[in-house]
Amino acid sequence: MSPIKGPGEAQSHDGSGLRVAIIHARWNAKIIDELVAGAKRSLLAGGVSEDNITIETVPGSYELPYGVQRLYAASQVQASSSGEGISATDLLSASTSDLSKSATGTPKKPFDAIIAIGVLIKGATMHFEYIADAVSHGLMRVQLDSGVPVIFGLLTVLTEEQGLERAGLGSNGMHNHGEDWGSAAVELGVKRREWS
Ligand code: DLZ
Repeated sequence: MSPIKGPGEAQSHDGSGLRVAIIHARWNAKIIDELVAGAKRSLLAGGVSEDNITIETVPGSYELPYGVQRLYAASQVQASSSGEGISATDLLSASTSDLSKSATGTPKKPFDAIIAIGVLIKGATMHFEYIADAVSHGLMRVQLDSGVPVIFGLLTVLTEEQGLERAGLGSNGMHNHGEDWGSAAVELGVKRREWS
């Protein structure tokens, strides 16, 4: 019987041509580090090569929407300066190896998907509510405005224990949610090309 929770039956997608960024907040590092590791593991399992995974950080979750927006814009600028004569549509579907590389070997292709990871833990004030709301709306806005899939890796938990559980570090046997985000990035990165 299918489980009620989760994205349903596992789908298999070939992420071998994808370039993916993970951007994460540095607050609540123990939980964050495990989520980032889980996301990266599942990107690699989905066929994304290590060279095509970029990891960036911002101080806290509130900075994630801005970070995603700038990271994506910078990757587009890189791509257009290295992909002279390539149309936007071709650029989207080109594999990294189709495009030239910088002197340092950096791939010059815009990101196919970006995973934004943060952990907000509720405190005594309204801070949590304001940041959770702003970040959720901000990430949705960036993905719709830019057209790049942004995977929502923001945990909004009431206690540190709830966060540890969702990073696979708890005692109740919950899996690492970062792994789900990595798979979602591969699926959306591939589907974005199909839907272009
Ligand atoms: C200030 C703050 C607080 C209280 N809690 C968290 C948190 O639980 N998780 C998180 O990612 N960031 C937190 N921050 C930092 C804000 O997100 C932000 O970095 C600062 O307000 C500076 O803009």
